Amino acid sequence: MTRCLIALGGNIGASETVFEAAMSQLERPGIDLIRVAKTLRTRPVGASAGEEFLNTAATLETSLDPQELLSALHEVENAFGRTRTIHWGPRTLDLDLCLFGDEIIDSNLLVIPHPAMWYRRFVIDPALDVAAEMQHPLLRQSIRELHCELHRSPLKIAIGDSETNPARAVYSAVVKEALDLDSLIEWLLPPNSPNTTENCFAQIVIERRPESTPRRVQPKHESSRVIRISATSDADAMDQLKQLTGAILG
Ligand code: PH2
Ligand code: MG
Ligand code: MG
Repeated sequence: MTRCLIALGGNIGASETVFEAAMSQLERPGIDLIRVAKTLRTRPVGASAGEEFLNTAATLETSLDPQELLSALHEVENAFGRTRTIHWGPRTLDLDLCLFGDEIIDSNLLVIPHPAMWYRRFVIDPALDVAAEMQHPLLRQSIRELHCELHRSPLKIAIGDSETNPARAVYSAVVKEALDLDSLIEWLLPPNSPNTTENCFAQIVIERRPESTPRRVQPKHESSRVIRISATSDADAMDQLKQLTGAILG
């Protein structure tokens, strides 16, 4: 049996009732529910996300393989009326597979650990309630440690690294102007960031992408605490940065 962590979210309908019903529907041969966290009210992250969210987390034990478990999660999402229309739009039930034991998977269908789990308060806060000692196999930190890092104040976040970020000069100026007033985050901007990124909460790398190239839907694993933004313009980069800080600060 493999111990797993899943994150639940929803902002349409009676989410708390939906969560309960979804978890009992998920229990089946090969899936034993272990614990469900207290439900938290969270600020919507993303411009088109809609109303306030409810989020929770659950641990389960499974004899299924990761792909089979993912199919079961999709089946339950669909049973509660989830239709995948607006990317990141309002939803009745979102079930994200965050941890599958200590497995590291990077396929087109499934990326585990969930690449964004460590910097999203709406995932880590409820997860602390049920999975404090579970380990993130890439960051090699427990949920308790990830929670502690996420709640540090101010949070040190570096933008850009020495070579891989072609537009960093532009973004330094843009970001400084738009986000410098935010005292909850201490932004480390080039040129000082390359030497000082070690103690940072995160290192954000902004890449330019032509309008014609679609955004990758399934993000891939990055090296430790790197968050990659792929933007078509300065304005797009700023929107994505604001969304990111929304997820980090909760
Ligand atoms: N999920 C999203 C987008 N934004 N915001 C909150 N607060 N909670 C979520 O679960 C959430 C979100 C996409 O999955
Ligand atoms: Mg999802
Ligand atoms: Mg999600």
